[in-house]
Amino acid sequence: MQKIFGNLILFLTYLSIGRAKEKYTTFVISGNPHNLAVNSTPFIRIDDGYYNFGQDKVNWYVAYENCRKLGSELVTFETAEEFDAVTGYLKNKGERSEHWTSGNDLGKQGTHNWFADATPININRWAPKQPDNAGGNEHCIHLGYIYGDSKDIQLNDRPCNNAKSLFKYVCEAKQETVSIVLWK
Ligand SMILES: [Ca+2]
Ligand SMILES: [Ca+2]
Repeated sequence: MQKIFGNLILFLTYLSIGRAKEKYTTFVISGNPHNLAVNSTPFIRIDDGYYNFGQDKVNWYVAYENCRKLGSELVTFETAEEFDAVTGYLKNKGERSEHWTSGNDLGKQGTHNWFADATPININRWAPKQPDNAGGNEHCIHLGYIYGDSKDIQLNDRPCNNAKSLFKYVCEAKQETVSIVLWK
C-alpha cells in the first residue's frame, strides 16, 4: 500500500512538472521597454542611460579602472541629447566639479574618440577653442565649467595623468536586461 501511495505521489509530481512546463515561457528582452521598476544601484537612471558619479578626484586611468570595478566604462556621449541630460543632472544638483569622460586622442593625436566604443566624438559640446592640446600634452577629455566665465558645462582636453588634472568621473553602465515570464 505504501509503495502504491509512493508511486502515486511520483506520478502526480511528474504530471504537475509536465503541466507547469507548458504554463509559462521565459523571454529575455534587451533594455527595459516596459519601464519595470529595477534596482539599478549604484547607477542612477537618467533618460535611457545608467550612470554612476565617482566622487574621488583621480587621473583618467584610475577613473577608468574605478568604472571597470563597477562593470562599467567611463561615459560615452553618443548624442548631444545624452550630454545635455547628464550635464543637466549635474547642474540641477549645483555640481560644479569637473568629471572625466571616456574621450581621448591617445591612439592618434588629434583624433578624438570615445574609448568605450571607439566612435568619434562628434557632439558639438566643446568649450570655445577646445580641444587645444595645450602644452602638447592634453589627450583625455573631461567635462565641466572650463573657463572662469563659462556659463555651461562643456568638453575640454586635459593631461590624462597629471597632478593638476585629478577629476571626479562619470561611469556609464550598459542597459540592464529584463527577463519576462509570460503565463499562457
Ligand atoms: Ca552613452
Ligand atoms: Ca584643453
